[in-house]
Amino acid sequence: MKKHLKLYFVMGSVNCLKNPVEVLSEAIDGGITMFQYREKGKGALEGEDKLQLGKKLQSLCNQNNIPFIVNDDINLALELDADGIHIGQEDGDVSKIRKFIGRKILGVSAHDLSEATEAVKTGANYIGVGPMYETKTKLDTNEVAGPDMIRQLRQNNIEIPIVGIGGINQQNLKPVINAGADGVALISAISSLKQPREAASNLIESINDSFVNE
Ligand code: TZP
Ligand code: MG
Repeated sequence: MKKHLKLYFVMGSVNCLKNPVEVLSEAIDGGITMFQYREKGKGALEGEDKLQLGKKLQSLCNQNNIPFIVNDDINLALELDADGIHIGQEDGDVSKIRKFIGRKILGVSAHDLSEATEAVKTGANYIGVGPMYETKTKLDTNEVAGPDMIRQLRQNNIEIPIVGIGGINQQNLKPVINAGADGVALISAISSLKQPREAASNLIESINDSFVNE
């Protein structure tokens, strides 16, 4: 799990500057290690359109051995037979979802020690902790937790794979890794750039450097 979390690219059509299929294809070429289809927000695709885009993105991931995770939508994850699902605190009973999806990867968003402890107990495979920094991409976020939250979780014996999320870019990712994260999850630092391939490739290089120079 940990190695897949290194550079976890999250996006949906509304986050992309150009065609999402092209964006994902370039991001894969650049070196992302996992992908989450998060079709959300104003103007997001629904129903059949959401399904069809999901199929295209999944097929790209499958061809390149990149785990394909679906945000929130359990029915879609099951219909596509995705590799996993990522859910927030407001998305239902984690234990029930675990039973529902069997052995698929289950990611849970956690904002503090009690949510992290609960996620571990209920069978999450990894937790997403954030927001690390200010973000314009998600409007209903909790207060900025910062890399220190990850450090606190590690100090309190939370050993589950952790990915930091929220406002992360090439300039500010090192403190997230140094705090004890296994990787970074991000949207705009890849999806809203003209050159997603270069963005991803610069990001993975900085992440690898951060692990070496911890
Ligand atoms: N969850 C917490 S912050 C966030 C999500 C989905 C948005 C991350 O987007 P960006 O563009 O990487 O700040
Ligand atoms: Mg959610």
